[in-house]
Amino acid sequence: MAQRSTAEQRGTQTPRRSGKRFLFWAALSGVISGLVFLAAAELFALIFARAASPILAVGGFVIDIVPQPFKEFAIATFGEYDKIALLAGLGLAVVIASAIAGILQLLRPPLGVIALVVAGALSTAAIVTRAGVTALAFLPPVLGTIAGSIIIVLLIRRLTAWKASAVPAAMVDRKGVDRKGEKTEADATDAKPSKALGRRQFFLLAGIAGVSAVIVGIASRTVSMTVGSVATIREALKLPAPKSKVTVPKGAELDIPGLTKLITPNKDFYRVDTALTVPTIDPSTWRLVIDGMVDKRVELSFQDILDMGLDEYAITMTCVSNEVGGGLVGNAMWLGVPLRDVLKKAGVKSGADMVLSKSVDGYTASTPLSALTDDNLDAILAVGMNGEPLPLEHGFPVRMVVPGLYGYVSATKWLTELKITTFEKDEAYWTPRGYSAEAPIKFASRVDTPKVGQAVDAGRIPIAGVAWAQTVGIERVEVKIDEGDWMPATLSAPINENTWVQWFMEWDATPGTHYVAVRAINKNGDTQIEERAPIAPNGSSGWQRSLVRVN
Ligand SMILES: Nc1nc2c(c(=O)[nH]1)N[C@H]1C(S)=C(S)[C@@H](COP(=O)(O)O)O[C@H]1N2
Ligand SMILES: [Mo]
Repeated sequence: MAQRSTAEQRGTQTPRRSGKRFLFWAALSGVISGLVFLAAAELFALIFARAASPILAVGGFVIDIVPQPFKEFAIATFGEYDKIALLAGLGLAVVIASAIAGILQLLRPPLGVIALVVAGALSTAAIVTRAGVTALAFLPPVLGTIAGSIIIVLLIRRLTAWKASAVPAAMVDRKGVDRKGEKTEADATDAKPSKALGRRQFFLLAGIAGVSAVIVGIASRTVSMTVGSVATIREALKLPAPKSKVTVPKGAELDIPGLTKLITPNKDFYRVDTALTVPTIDPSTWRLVIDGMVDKRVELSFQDILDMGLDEYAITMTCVSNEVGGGLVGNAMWLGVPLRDVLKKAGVKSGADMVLSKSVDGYTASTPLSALTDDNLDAILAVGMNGEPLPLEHGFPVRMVVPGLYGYVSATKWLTELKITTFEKDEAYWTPRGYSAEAPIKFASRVDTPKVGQAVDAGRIPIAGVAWAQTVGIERVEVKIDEGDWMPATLSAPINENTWVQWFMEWDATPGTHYVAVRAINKNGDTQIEERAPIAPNGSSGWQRSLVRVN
């Protein structure tokens, strides 16, 4: 019994299994061709146009088109790793698609090549429509497509030859006759190819193509990211000393374990942007264009900005995506120049009410003109952050910082253009994506210690945190334990009304679980909004109320 079924398996299953085996090698051929495509594109991108990497351009395109709820889901699920997750997802898509292309090329040539050319055309479109690309940016994806197409044709041709030689000679002959005497691929290569030779030729090419694609791809990407690197230029850059420095009053910083630092170190400063890779801009070639509704179009160099003389500004930045109690808020000492002085160089025409700031990577923000021209508001072009040039991921070499407005409508990083315009005529990146065109920061307070979800020991402990009401200032912070009365907390000495203040209250914590709630009152006498609001369309609201376990 057992022997007969083995014989049956041999007789019927071997041809089918070998057919499946060739499908697998065809899929692998497709994947190798995909890798050759990407690697060649990376290599030519290094030579012709750094910004023309297909995988990054397509990634950037995906970031721009995915619906907002999906973006929020991605950030909630992957957090800081959202971009790595996107790249991993794209990589998987490339592997699957190119495997299918390989199988198509084996079964229905030239469908595999056509699939590759379509993918190449799509990535070329994604690249040339990116902001800030050069005229030669189409070359890397086009040359990559050609390289990938050649490899897929060669690999599948060899695979076909191997397959033909693996099939009984009688079948090949009959097929040849059926096709009106036309010769099969196998016949063309070798009248009687040996199975081993066909296989060896296939694996030789597959191995060489696969290994060189991986080496060339990784090497090109690494060189692109490091050689002549803007990071090195930034390291060597020394900003001139500021004309004026911020005076930090005594008692501005409380010494309480677990409380947020008054000045957020650069490495801890939150980062939010749509840039898949951090733009790298050489300050010596950087230009800021001021155009639109202006008396004259002005172009400023980095040196022009420095020559205006730098001042130091303490400003707390806040992201519209900051949830109640969240960490998307930071306070830094910025070095920069007033935006009103920059705009004066171009002369703003009457009728304008908005400045559309643009980044090299195509990001835009819409800021009310009045927020930038008001003499009493310190809206700046920043070049320095906490005593050093702006970190690359925080907008090097020049960004905007505007007190009182959420980052997405004001804090454009990697700035290249200020277009003076109107809210009616222009809209910014986030406006068609479910966020308000104008968005002042909702003032708020946050508990830093005791930490949410972390038990504390009974006894006298501080409850402490920060509160911000940029441009207005914090008057009072109040804390409520369980169903008790609101009690005033002690505030640190504020640096100015554009920065957050620290606050604390001593608490006799008794064993059990307690609710700790906090709210702020600003210098206009308004109380922080109690009603909860989601981050879209213009920022969260609500009092933070956290459950604290006391042992
Ligand atoms: N070029 C560019 N600038 C940008 C953004 C962006 O996506 N691209 N995001 C904005 C948002 S939403 C915020 S909150 C701040 C964050 O600045 P940071 O990353 O330096 O903290 O930058 C703003 N500037
Ligand atoms: Mo933001």
